[in-house]
Amino acid sequence: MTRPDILMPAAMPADVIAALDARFVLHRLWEQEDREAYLAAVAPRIRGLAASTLAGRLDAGWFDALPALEIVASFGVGYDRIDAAAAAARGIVVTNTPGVLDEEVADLTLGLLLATLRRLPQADRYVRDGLWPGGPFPLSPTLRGRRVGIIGLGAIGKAVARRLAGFGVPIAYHGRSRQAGVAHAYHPSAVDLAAACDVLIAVVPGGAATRHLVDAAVLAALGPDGVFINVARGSVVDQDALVAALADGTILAAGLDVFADEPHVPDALRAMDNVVLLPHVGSASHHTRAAMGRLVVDNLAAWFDTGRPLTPVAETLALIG
Ligand code: 8YV
Repeated sequence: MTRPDILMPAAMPADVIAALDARFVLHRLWEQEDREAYLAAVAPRIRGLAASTLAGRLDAGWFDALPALEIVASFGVGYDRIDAAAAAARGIVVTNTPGVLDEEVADLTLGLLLATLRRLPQADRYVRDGLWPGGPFPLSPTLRGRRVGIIGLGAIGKAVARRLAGFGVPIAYHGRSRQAGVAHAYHPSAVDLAAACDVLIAVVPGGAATRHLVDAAVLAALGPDGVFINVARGSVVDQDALVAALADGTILAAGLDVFADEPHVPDALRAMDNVVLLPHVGSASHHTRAAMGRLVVDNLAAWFDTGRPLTPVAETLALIG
């Protein structure tokens, strides 16, 4: 049996490459000197795409350039950079990696929340800079007595809420609709949730539906003691409004794992002392990235073996028989 041709536009972890090499004819686009010429030569044979976020936006342009494409296996749970509707319209299945990173991202979220409130990176710098002998590190804000609002109570949001329950803080949430069987208070808008909370955590999928969901009005409602944590997508918050709110005391502090134009972070944010900035590492442990990689490979294998990928995204579910 001929092995299906898979295109990898940008590098993925070595174990994913090795596993795909073993089963498929893998085309490493990022290694080619003349990518355009290479793509033109192999395009008619490509039946699958293995894509990390580094591949950039995957839309109709890509799909039309790959006439034999059957499946896009994406490395990550969020697939806002993939035009899944355009894929579905062409009969192309899209898969993502749900389930295997929820607990990891939730762990990171709590770590980022505590680091932001208790100013852990600033305290670490204090020790490194030799400032401790000159006097104790200034007292920090706290999680004690705070009410936490979660925007997006999906699998990761629920894993965050489970952890927060152990911290003894009241939890509320906002999402498209109230969820049956969830005891946390529901707020029909992000502004309402922000007004009722002192910490706002964004864990909602990116994309057009949630673009700038956290805007100047939401930040104003969060208030001068408010803390904003974003582990979702940079697009979920109006980044200019956030910078302004942090600069003029509209909110107290922010912990950010995601940005509007990654890997670029505005100088204004980098210069601030009331923010903790992470380079999009929510799922970035050896353990979890390996699990995500296995799911990418397993999705491609399942598609070509059985026509039933393991974790197709909602937009392309109807394509699976
Ligand atoms: C990225 C993520 O996919 O899963 C997601 O939605 O944001 C991350 O896990 C990661 O940057 C892999 O490229």
